[in-house]
Amino acid sequence: QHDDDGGPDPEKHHGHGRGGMGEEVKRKEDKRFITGRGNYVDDIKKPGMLHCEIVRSPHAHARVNEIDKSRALNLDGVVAVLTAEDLAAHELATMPTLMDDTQDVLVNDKVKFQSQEVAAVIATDRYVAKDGAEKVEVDYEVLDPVVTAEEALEADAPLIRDELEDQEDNHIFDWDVGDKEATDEVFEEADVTVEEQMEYQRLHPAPIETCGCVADWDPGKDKITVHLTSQAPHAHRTLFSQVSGIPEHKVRIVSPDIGGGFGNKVPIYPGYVVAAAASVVLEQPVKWMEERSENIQTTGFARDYDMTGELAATEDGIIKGVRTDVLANHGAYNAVAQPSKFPAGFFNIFTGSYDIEAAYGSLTAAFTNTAPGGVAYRCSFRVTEAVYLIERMVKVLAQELDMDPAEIRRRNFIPADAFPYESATGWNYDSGDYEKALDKALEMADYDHYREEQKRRIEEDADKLIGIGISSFTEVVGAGPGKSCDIAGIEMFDSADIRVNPTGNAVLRVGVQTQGQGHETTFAQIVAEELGMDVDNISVEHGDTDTDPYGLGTYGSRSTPVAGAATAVAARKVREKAKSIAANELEAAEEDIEWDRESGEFHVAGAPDRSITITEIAAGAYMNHPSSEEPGLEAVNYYDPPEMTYPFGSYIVVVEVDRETGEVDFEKFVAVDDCGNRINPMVIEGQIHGGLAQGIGTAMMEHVTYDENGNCTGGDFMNYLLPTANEIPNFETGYTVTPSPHHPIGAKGVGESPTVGSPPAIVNAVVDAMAHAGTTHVEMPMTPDVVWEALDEAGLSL
Ligand code: MCN
Ligand code: CUM
Repeated sequence: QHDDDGGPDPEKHHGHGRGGMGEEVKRKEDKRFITGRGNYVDDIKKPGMLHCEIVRSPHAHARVNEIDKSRALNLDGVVAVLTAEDLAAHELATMPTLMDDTQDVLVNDKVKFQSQEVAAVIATDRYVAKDGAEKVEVDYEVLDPVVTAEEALEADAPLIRDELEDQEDNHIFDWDVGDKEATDEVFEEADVTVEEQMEYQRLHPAPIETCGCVADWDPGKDKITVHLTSQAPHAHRTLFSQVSGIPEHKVRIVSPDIGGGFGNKVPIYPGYVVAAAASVVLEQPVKWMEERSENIQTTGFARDYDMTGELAATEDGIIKGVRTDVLANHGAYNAVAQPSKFPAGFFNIFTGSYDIEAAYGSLTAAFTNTAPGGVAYRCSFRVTEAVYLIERMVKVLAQELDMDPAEIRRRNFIPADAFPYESATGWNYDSGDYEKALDKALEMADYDHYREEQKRRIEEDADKLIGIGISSFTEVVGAGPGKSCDIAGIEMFDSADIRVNPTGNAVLRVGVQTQGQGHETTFAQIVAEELGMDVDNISVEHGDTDTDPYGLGTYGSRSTPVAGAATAVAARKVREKAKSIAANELEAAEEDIEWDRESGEFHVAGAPDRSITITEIAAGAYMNHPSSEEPGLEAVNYYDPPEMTYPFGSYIVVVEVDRETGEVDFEKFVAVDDCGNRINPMVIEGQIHGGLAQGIGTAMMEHVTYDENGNCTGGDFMNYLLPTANEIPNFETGYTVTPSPHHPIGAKGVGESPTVGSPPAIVNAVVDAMAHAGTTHVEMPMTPDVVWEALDEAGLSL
């Protein structure tokens, strides 16, 4: 799968002027977005289209005794009211989750979380549907709810999943990793041990566009077309076919423009199934589109991990062991979107960027009367939680040993010459140079200056304290390989199909699906790089299962590592065939044809003036093809990655903490990222900016909260606070380049790095401001009241 000429040169970030690797090509998709010509699911309108509104439970835990549809059905414009019973007649009462659990499409018997789907009203317009939903009368028998994982595991806790035969309590699974004995031993013998308890609160991806679909059954073709807010159209088609019984070739999933996904659009939701079922039964198109509060309260949340971290170290700060124990709240169904064989996602990368001898982690997951989910929101399948744990713990240890947090990291980093590196929990890191990234960040952050300033403020008993936080994170992105990663049994590979037209331009089709990441530009750049074509002559198509090659979709920052690799390999296949056509056109032997990456041209060895461009070759492929080859110029690649890629970075945050109000101001925010070879530095910078903003949201504001009755009290934008331009400081970004040795173009993913890496840097900074008074931890979200309490506890409040 590797290139003949070694791929693009990592030292060349300027490209070759055709919009290939390393060039800051402006995003092609932005023309339509900034001129209001985007085409989102809710923009799709079909003749005779009906609208679906879902009736949701006001209670978190309740038995449904009776549903009375009559008043709703009497309403002018209401076409149908569906309940679990109606769906059962079509064997659609339940659907599988991505983790092999079974979820009610509409509540069969018992409501298990607030706002769960109880019935659906189909009407001629959305307003009537909404009025109709209010007229559906449901008789509930309210039961005691269980809201936290801790309560759920108490002996006398009400049983949530009583419909499951073998389920006697709310316990879902136990999982562990690493060598317990060896780790315990290291802890017993250690000079120093530290322990900290920390919560990674429940978050929501909250994309601007909520989830929805337009399902359109064609009785003439026995085929259903579903325009869907999907990050994984092919996988969704397979699951859709399995759930509905409609053969897969009679299901077409189209992901049009997607207004942000952030992981929220990986799972399958009941609304999709209801709309599709209604379309089949009524033989009319049916649209379902969530409101904001429905999105936040019911679709895939993120995090909700209660973690204990422990480190064992020598007196001079060499970390010998790490131990962690987690209590995970999975909500009412185990519906985590992650590779099936990883019950706790990639949380077991909690050794982070450090060369640690012994590691052991254990985790217990529980059902609660809250919405299902657990992996979404730029998370790399729980790497977010792992990075938070280890980066917080390193800070805790540095404080215990009175060491500089930069110095303690330096002492423990996996050395640059130790790659490929196998971690104590079994991960194979491809490449890294952690010290280089940290050094660069320290320099950019003017670290020593701020340490001085911090000291000065303490000595002067100033009203505002300075805190400096560091996070030197390692990410793992690009799932597969297929043998270890799958979604509902489907191996996690990805694909690319390149077709060069007679006039010299090309169409690239991929199995991944952009939600704003800029694939229409960056994937064209890969082809431009590998074929010597101009980026403007390549269009990228995706999101239509009728025409695109099968792929597993965009999440876990896997597009570049997997589909990006497929694109490069497919382009190189085209290049191979192009050589044969070039030989024919130039009347030379094929072995004598060379391709020059710099000029993008093919020429006869030793005779650079006997050359030909890809445009001329394209014409040759259709108008004068060599007898040894088929006509046309096209190639496909299905890429099963040999390994994942391990992007990394160092973030440094300087905050000013107001002792009077608990307010936190960002003085400096430095992010140095390494994602291997860079395709489009401008797109990367945009990804970093967006992800850092989400990291600030995570650390400072965002939280899906519930009261003791299971009412979601953080389920709208009045209560689920997102950062705006006001809260976002100026980011200073930098980069290093450590190519992935196994990726055809040396690239690693980057989309999730900033959200994964930044929260611990921010918390470390706030803790650092109070560390002199003994504070070791402050819980997220660090709203002013939380910070003020911490200041007060440390005796620092004014
Ligand atoms: N890129 C690059 N060079 C690299 C690596 C990446 O130029 N070495 C570019 C890619 O070509 C792509 C972008 O950066 O255009 C992100 O690439 P990658 O890291 O491969 O991640 P994905 O494309 O797979 O995107 C997924 C990732 C995830 S999982 C979430 S969640 C997230 C994120 O991206 N959701 C987003 N960023 C988002 N950005 C927007 N605008 N909207 C979302 O919903
Ligand atoms: Cu986990 S959020 Mo992204 O992987 O789609």
